[in-house]
Amino acid sequence: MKNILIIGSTGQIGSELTMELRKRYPQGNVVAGYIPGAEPKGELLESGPAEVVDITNAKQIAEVVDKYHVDTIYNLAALLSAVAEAKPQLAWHIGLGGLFNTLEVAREKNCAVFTPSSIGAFGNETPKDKTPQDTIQRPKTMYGVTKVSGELLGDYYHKRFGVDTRSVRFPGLISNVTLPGGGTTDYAVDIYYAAVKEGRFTCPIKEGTYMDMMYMPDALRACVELMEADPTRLVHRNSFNIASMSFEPSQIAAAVKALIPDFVMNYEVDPLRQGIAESWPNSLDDSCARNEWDWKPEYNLQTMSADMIRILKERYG
Ligand code: AKB
Repeated sequence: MKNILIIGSTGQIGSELTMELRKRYPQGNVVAGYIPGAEPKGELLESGPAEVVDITNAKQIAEVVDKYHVDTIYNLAALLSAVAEAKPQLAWHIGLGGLFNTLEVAREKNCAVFTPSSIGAFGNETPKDKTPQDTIQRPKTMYGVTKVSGELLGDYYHKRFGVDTRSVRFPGLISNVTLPGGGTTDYAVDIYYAAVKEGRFTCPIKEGTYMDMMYMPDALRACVELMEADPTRLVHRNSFNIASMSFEPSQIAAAVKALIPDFVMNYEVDPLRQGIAESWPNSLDDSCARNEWDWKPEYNLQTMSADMIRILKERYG
């Protein structure tokens, strides 16, 4: 039996991961942690326990861990890259202060911890294509700084205190349940909604700017499979490169147009997001994840686009 706490359960990843974990571990408690103002609703609220858990409040985390005998914490509280640039102090407070609180509770109460890192943990000096697992990481954004620091802190708690910390570097995540907010890769979600609702999209990222992306079902599987992986096989922990597709705006536009022939896209580049995107890798080498815990993506740009558009057409069409 597993008892799990998800901090940030109503966000883009949390809202789907909480439901996935409740399906996978029906005997245990999968607690949806949320902050006031971002309450769980509908199935997320009705299918299991929910508690106020503010990641900046270590006592609150500890109380919920005790109440439900939590053995695993998924820490999904963070500001995304563009919003973190607008609010760097808050991004540090939540991203790093929150992670420190989580790791301290995990150390005291013997919990495993999953915390996502990101392609944002790399910077301009990093090799751009097939970025290796272990390479230079000198990001210049606050988001990137918190992600690299979080990777190091996770490894420190594992080595120094034996906390079972694990993490992946997520690419841009594409989903049809909860919208992301304030990320650099958000355009790759927004394009599907705009295509289905309006038949047109204004892209904030320049043609030719490649970034790694992933469909949410693959991302959810990555979280669960890594946390279930045999620890004796793990050479790395914080954090694994994972990848499934790399594309630039005109390629996703072509995939959408193949399914919605009247679709048109124009560009109005957002300098903040463009600058961040250009500092990130074009594509990651995920061979360590493949070798150490058998990571394998299932979706590509075409299969993801077909699924996204089918679901959004059913909802809005
Ligand atoms: C963002 O764009 O900020 C995130 C990420 C790639 O970490 N989606």
